[in-house]
Amino acid sequence: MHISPVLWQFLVKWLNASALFPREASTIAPYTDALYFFLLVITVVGLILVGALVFGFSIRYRAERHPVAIQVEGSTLLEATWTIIPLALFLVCFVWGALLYFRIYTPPTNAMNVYIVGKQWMWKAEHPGGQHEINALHVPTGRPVQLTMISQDVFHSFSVPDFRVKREVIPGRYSTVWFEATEPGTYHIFCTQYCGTQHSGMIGEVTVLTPEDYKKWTQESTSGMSLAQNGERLFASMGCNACHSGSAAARGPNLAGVYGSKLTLTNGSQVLVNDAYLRDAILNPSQHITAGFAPIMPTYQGQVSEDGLIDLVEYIKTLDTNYRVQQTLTTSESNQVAPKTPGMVKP
Ligand code: HEC
Ligand SMILES: [Cu+2]
Repeated sequence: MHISPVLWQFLVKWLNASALFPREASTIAPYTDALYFFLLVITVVGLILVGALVFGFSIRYRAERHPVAIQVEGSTLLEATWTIIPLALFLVCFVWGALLYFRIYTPPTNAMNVYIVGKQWMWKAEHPGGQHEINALHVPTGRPVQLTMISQDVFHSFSVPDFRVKREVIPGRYSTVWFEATEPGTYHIFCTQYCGTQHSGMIGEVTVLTPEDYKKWTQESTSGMSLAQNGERLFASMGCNACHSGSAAARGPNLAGVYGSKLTLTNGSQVLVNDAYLRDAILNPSQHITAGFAPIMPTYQGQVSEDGLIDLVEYIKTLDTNYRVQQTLTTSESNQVAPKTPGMVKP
């Protein structure tokens, strides 16, 4: 369902130019707008219809012409009409909305991942290649980007109106959102969940670059260490490798290839190992014991920051062979030059 009649384009252009409406700068934006305008149109038509009837009838049946009220018996045809037409309209809204919902919630498999950590009152972005940004996010055009987000304190909400993107950022749990930017430029980031005194200052900017410029940016802004490399160091310094050495005699399971796999727990249930599961396995190991192992892993609650957890998660992800190949490519690529650019923070 691609909507591009001339009139539609004109309307959107005019709305954007008039600053009444955000730009359409992601692949999903025209689709959400189409539904939005559809709802707007049927609502306005309904309003005019009902308004006109109220107005017309109050003149036609005014008291001086009809001093005595007359009881009107029902009309099946009329009632069926005003039941079936709205029902059909609502069903269209429902099916259309549900299709769009699934599209918005399901990231394409080739999406690149960026981590976002929200805290009072700023946004941190962490790229797998080791680029760290504050209140800024660089992404390329033409490539779906998935954000894996978490809050370090209270509820926040990450919103980029020009992309029609908005998702809660919650303490203690990863939430995700994805978009594919279509036009190079800069776009506002807002926090759309009231989160304290300086909530209104919790803003930032997405910079969308062409793929070539983005490549240049990743090379120029790397901190020298990818997230996975930081994670590898943490993994050693926190003593994880004492149990997860990968050898058969180790007390903990081999973590290579665990990401994306299905684990069977001691209670018989099966879980899919994704980012959220890895994070939880480190913080609450006693909640889900992998079958065949003793519940000896200590909890790391309070001992590692969200950034540290992201590094560990990213490291464990790279232990999957296929993923590692892909990662090493991007890391070695981004390790070549390392001058600091403004807005960069040390990890
Ligand atoms: C004392 C030994 C020990 C230490 C230290 C330890 N683990 Fe574990 N870990 C285990 C055992 C045993 C299991 C399997 C039972 C369970 O699920 O708790 C496990 C399970 C896991 C799992 C779930 C995946 C799976 O295959 O079961 C992850 C992820 C994990 N550990 C990561 C870590 C990280 C990261 C650290 C360091 C911050 C760490 N572990 C430190 C023993 C340990
Ligand atoms: Cu906030």
